[in-house]
Amino acid sequence: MVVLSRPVLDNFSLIETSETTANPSTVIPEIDLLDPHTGNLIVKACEEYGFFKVINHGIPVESVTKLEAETIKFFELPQSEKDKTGTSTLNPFGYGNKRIGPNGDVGWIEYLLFSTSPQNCLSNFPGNSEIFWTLVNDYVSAVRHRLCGVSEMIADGLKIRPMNVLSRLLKDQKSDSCFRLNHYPPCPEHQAFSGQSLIGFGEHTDPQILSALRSNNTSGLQICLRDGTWVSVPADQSSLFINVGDSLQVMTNGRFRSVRHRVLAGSLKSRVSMIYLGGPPLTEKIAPLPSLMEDGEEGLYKDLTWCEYKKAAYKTRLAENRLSLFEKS
Ligand code: GA4
Repeated sequence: MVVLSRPVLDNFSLIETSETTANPSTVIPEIDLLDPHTGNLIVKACEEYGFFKVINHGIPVESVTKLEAETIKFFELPQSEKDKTGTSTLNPFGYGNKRIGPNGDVGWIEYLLFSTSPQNCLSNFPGNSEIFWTLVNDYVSAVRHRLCGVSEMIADGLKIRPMNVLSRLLKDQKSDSCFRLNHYPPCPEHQAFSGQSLIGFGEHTDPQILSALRSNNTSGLQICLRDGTWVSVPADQSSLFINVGDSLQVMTNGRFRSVRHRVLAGSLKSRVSMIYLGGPPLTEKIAPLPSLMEDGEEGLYKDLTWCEYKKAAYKTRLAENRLSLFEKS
């Protein structure tokens, strides 16, 4: 008898997904950025899902396709070349392969993580760095601009002033934002042997204010609904997907939902995504926006600065509920 051995996918989480996956017809809210009166719809989406899809975002297709092509070129470099910009326990920025964060999380992924602060720039960037840098910077500027626009629509929808109450944090020269390019390689071995799902990026919430994701046409992203079921987000390379992060949940005193999300890998096609994670300056206090608080309303979380929250986040495992560490008892 021939016994086929199972391919080694050591250390990779395989999960049963069928029981927890919601009806695929669950509708992801869609926002048309050409419609100037969408503030209320965005607010509703942030309250209910912490997540929405943006169409007509206006980021030039050329900027996206060129960056995607250069990203693919980077991930095609020999492993030894990519490892030269590797992350370390002390420095999360650079190239990472299978390890996510400093606390033992793994996924079927390789990535490049950039800080948008000049002092954290990658110094030994391989490949055709000049071109790559320009494309990254152009894309980051464009996506930051859209996210600022969305933040102003949120302020409008919440009827709070000034309109730039959130966008000023993302625009600030000292804004502590980051950008990641993720590559989820195909995994044919997994396809052949398993009825389960292979985790590309494990479930988590983003610590920042708002994140904007764009991917190629390979699916994999899932979001968790309020009732705990997971919904697959159909891939759409021409749209942006925006999610609320922990900081915005705090700033809205729990009104907005920092959405738990994950990426399932193991498909026959590569998934390539680019995510801009908009954070405030390190010294900024993360606290409920005063104009949102009703008379006598108590803050749900202890006082914290973004620097303190980020430090605490880096001590946690990916799936942990980080905000619960700061809940007032
Ligand atoms: C999740 C959101 C962003 O991708 C990220 C991630 C960061 C990392 O990959 O280094 C973290 C994760 C993220 C939250 C908890 C800590 C930090 C890995 C991890 C286990 C870049 C971020 O800012 O927080």
